[in-house]
Amino acid sequence: MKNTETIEPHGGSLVNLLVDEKRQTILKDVAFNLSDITLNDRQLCNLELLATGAFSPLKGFMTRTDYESVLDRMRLQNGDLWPIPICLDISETKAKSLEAGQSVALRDPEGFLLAIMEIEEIWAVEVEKEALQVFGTSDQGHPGVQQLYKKAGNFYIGGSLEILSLPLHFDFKQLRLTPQEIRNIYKRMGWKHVVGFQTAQPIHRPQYELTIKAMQQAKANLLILPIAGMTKPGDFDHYTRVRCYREVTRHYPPDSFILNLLPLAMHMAGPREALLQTIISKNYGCTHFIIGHDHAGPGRDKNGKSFYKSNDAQKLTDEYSKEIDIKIISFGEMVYLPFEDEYSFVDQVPEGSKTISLTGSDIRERILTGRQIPKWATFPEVVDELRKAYPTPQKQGFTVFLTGLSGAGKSTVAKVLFSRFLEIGDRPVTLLDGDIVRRNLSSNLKFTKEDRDINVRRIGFVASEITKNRGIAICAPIAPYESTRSEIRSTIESYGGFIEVHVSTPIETCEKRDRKGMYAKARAGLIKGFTGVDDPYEIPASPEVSINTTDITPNEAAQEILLFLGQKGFI
Ligand code: PPS
Repeated sequence: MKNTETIEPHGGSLVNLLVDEKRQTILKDVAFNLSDITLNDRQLCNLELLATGAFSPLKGFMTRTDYESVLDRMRLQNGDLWPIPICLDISETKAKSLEAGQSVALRDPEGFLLAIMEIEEIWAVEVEKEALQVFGTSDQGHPGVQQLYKKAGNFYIGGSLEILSLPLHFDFKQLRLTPQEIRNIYKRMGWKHVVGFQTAQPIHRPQYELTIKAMQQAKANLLILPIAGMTKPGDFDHYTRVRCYREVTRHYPPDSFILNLLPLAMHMAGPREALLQTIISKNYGCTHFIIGHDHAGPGRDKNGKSFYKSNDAQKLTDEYSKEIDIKIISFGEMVYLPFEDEYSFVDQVPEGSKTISLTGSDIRERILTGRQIPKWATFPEVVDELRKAYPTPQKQGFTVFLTGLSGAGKSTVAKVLFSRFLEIGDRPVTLLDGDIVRRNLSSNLKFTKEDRDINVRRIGFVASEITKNRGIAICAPIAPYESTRSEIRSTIESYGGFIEVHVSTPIETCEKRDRKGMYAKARAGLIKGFTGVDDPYEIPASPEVSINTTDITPNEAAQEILLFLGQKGFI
């Protein structure tokens, strides 16, 4: 049997793109001769939501006409409401190797066959138009816009799907039910009204109070759908959040809620994202959906201005709620009244009452810096879980990344630091000096831009693993390119500290030192592409520490770095 389109509706029909076993066997044979596309995390999320019908009425990755139509009028070509393009992005090289009418095998990064897609169209992404229509801005400070400009492939392919298997998950299997399975539970439990709550943040006291109020207002049970796909950079990971949700759910009345993970790759598109979430909730059988202030927004731009107005999402979802057939429960900001010991909406606070509040970001900041969090702001069990997973700088791992010209003094300073950290003795320490890495990890690499980038990324990968496991990594490559350094920074910063040290000793000093005689050889033309001589070094834009070793000893240089680490609480 091929795709089933509708299975037992309960508040709207559901698409199901998963094929039965017989068809799976046929498709496995077909895939043998097909070109492959390896899906990244974002694409795997989209595939999963398409497969299970959470993205109903979509039946595959969008074609160009649907894409254009969604951008221009938030509707598929056939008029169905849909706010955000769900297309499959590929590189230009891949696009050139494919043509419409052909089928491709979609695989996970391990090569496991997930789906066969029949390509209907291939087209170049209209990056600027998509950014402006979906996000309302082309400012790359917006993470969704940055994803579109910098990370996604610049071609789309659209077409129908036959899905053999959902992407594999090994975590929280009991919390990964499909929309149909969730709807079946409502039926079994006799739940008539269900209010959906989607969140990428832990549930603190205000969110708890808000869900309770929503349940009371709608006389409904609660479906908590924590977003376990891709969220905003810097958000708490879903493993930690699920442990927190499990603690919080003990406070809800028994049998009044379901906790189920939503593998959604967020775009942080504010109003349009809120509309997408409303459609998803409807597909999970919800009769009501909670929209908070600044729902699904990425926060503020570099000038401190919010990307979206706080009630934009509420306005848009309200406008379409009838058509989706779901009731929107929109809530403003909640504040705590210390004398009354209760929460209230900010616009309902009795005159003269004192109020206090801590936002989710405030709590996150306090967790990361080890400051106290009062009981009225969140549940102590949640604080415990967050503190376990996100220790203070003193217990986090970190990477000291020394970059600079050959002969600038990176290795010597790195060696001093290595000894000092061993002396302190509270974390395992690894020295990833340029030479050591070149010998052990990158012996086959030369000094072309590509090879240097591979070399530096390898160092970054090892350092990120060390940092993740709460050790100290000291790296000392030339690392001449800013974009590669900042790529490494963003990976490592999600696990712990990243301290970029620009060893800024000028080339004249480095050349005068010329301990290895390399500059002399480079000047004589015996070595080509030598950094600083006939190859570029991009000066770090904003390093944490900058040290010129011309007139200071390696010990003094190391001391500056240790001072910085002390100030930031790492040591
Ligand atoms: S990079 O650019 O980060 O991959 O370089 P790195 O791995 O740190 O290697 C730098 C050391 O290799 C020697 N060497 C060269 N450096 C720069 N350019 C060219 N073409 C080159 N060829 C060899 C050089 O001595 C560097 O050693 P250090 O310890 O930095 O002086």
